[in-house]
Parts: sequence; C-alpha cells; structure tokens
Amino acid sequence: MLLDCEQKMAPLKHQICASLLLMEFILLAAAQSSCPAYAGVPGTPGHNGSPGRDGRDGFPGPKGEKGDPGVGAQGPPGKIGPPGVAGPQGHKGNPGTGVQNGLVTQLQSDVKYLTERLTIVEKVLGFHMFRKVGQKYYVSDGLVGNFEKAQKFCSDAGAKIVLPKSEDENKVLTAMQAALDSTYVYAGATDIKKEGHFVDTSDQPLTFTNWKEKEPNDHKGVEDCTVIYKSGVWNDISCNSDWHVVCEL
Ligand code: MFB
Ligand code: CA
Ligand code: CA
Repeated sequence: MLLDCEQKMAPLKHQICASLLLMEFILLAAAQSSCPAYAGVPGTPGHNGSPGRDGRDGFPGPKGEKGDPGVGAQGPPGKIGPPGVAGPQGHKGNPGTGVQNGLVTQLQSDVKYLTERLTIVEKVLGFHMFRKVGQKYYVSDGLVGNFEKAQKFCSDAGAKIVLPKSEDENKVLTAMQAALDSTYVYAGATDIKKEGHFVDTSDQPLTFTNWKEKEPNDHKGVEDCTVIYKSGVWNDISCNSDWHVVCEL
C-alpha cells in the first residue's frame, strides 16, 4: 500500500520540482534586468582592433586642367621628296686618265663578247633539240641525210657538223642520240683528202677520237666519212649513207 502511494506520488513530485526550477530561472532573469547593477571598477583599455576594410571608391573628381604638349619619339623619316630642279651645266671635265680609258676598252670587249653569245643562243633556239656542252651547243632538228646534205644543213645554220673534242662531249652527244632515237650520227671528220689521215671540217688534225676496235678500216675502200654509234664509239663509213644530222655552234 505504501509502495502504491509512493508510486502514485512520484510524477507529482517531478512536476513540482520542474515548476520550482522554472520559477527560480524566471526570478533570476528578472533580477538581472531590473536591479540596478553598481558600476564596477573600469577595466584596463583593450588593444586597438584590426584595421577596418577599405572604404568604397569615392566619386570621380572634377576634370583636370589641359597638360603641356607631350614630347613623342621622333617619327620615321619621311618619303623621299621629288627630284630637285636640274642644276646649271657643269664645266667640261678633263680628258679621262689611263684607268678610265682602260675601263672603256674593257667594257667594249665585254659588249662584243655578250653580243656574240647572244647571237649563238638565238640560233640555238631555232632548233628543235639542243644540249649545252661547255661553251658549245649541240643542235638538231632530227634531219637524216648523207654527209653532203648534213654539211649543207649545218653550214646554212651558221654551224658545223658535230665533232666531240673530249670524252665528256662524246657522252653528251650519245645522250642526245638517245633522245633522237638515233643509231648513227655523222661526225665532222673525214679522210677524203688523204686516206687514213682524218681531219675536221677546217682540215685540222683530230685532237680527240673514240674509234671502235679495228676502226677506221676503210671497209671495201669506200669509207671516208665518220659516224658515231649510239654507244659513243666511232666508225668510218661511206659518205653516201643516210644518218642523223647533229650540228654544233
Ligand atoms: C665493218 C665496218 C664498216 C661497216 C661494216 C658493215 O666492221 O668497219 O664500216 O659498218 O662493218 C666489220
Ligand atoms: Ca677511208
Ligand atoms: Ca669502217
């Protein structure tokens, strides 16, 4: 019975306690707000606080006065002006010295050489095919004929029948024969005047030959002209047979 009563009183006790606590809290809060608190002894001043944030930009000020003219970097040079008015006629110069005469002579010689070269080049350009060989040109129009016809064709063009004077010139001719699809080409070398003594078209002895083995052999006693085979070897042949014509300038 006693236990039953205790049990029944427990919740009531809790409520009373909670109410008392609440009342004490309220009283304390009120006491703090209404009782005048006596000012205590002033404390020591605190340290300066950290600097505040920058303020916002101010409004733009009034327009300043016009500045002095600036001193800019010097600009680039201007365009070349128009030619000036011709000056008065100069005095006649003294006669040229030897040096000046020498220069004039040299210039005349250069002009003569260049004129001759230009004449040759213009002739070369008149042919269907040409190869430069040192200072010479081998030229051809693909003509086929006997030696007499070949000699006239080249002579009329202001040229001579081709005659290689070195191994290199001989090779250039064979390269040209390949382009012409030619087997034999007449060369400007004959022993018409003296059997066995081959000379060029100016009757000068040959300084270079490339005879095939056992050639020249004056086969059947009728071979007084020279042809060059596409391999580059030379052979004496009858002057009446028709072969390709190549001239040299
Ligand atoms: C000869 C040659 C001659 C003729 C003949 C058909 O060589 O020397 O010029 O080409 O062959 C064997
Ligand atoms: Ca002969
Ligand atoms: Ca022969």
